[in-house]
Amino acid sequence: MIPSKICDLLQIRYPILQGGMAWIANHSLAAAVSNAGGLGIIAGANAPTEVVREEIRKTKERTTSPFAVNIMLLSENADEIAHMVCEEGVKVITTGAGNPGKYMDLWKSHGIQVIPVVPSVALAKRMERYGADALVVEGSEAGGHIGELTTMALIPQVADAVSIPIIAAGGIGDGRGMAAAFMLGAQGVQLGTRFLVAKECTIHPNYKEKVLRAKDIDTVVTGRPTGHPVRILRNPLSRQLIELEKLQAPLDAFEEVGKGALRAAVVDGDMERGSIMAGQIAGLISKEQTCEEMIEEMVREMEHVIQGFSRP
Ligand code: TUI
Repeated sequence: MIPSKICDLLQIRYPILQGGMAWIANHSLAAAVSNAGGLGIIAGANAPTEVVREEIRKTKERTTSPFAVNIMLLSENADEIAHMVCEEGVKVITTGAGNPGKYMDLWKSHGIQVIPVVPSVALAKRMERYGADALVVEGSEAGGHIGELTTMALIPQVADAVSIPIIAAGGIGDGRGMAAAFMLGAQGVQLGTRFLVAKECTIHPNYKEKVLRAKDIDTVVTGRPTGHPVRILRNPLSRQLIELEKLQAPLDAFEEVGKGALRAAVVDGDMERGSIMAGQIAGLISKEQTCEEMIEEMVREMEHVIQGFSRP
């Protein structure tokens, strides 16, 4: 295993984080990833605060290894969740879809390690100044809400701009992607799309099937006019959203179509009206495995490709 500052910082075996995917990343998935030596992450997302509290408690029942909670800053109850995690003794927080600056003092005073997700050098630098312990640096290959820059361009630029360790996300699905991220200056990786098809991931089987069948060109970015671009798999919903964009429809129209759409895909398995968030690497994801199998395979692949570059 190559040494990683992320393993030292988080006290985990492998520098592999599981993305805090809204409606998806629950105690079942997070505990499985943590038990396999990675860092499992529970999604706060738009869930009621008490539901997230319960997910934290269930995770603690299933694993004694470190895990994190992701706080989606666009959510209405982000503030409540930000305080609840302190009461529950959560040790690591990741944030997404915004600037967590106003919570940094609170979390640091509770001894929490904070790892904001950033899509740009400017935000990365600001987060380092605010006292972030590490960063998830996410390229636009990722599923869900994304920034503008690709992982390939973003990681080395952030690596040069900050001194804290960085975790690459977006477009990583196997050991080759992991090795590439390390070459670009990351000390860890975060994966979402691959974990969608983990045996311990409890999303609707239709969602998993759609990811397993996806080809390289099957994702599309929707919702740009709203200021919150979201990468999803092509389906009738994505076509409707693109149509709204062409018509320069008012923002309410996007909201109307998008409301409840992620839940519809994840819980009901509605592949027509549901929002099937997934990254560009979906085309590479071809088999359902346990989290442990995924992580062990990725680490083996990474070691194999890295050894291939050393002199005999
Ligand atoms: O957050 C994500 N991915 C997500 S959140 C989500 S739920 C959602 N659904 C519909 C619309 C919006 C959200 C689904 N997927 N990834 C991390 C991430 N953070 N990507 C981009 C950002 C980001 C963007 C702007 C982080 C900070 C930021 O700062 C802006 C500012 O305020 O400076």
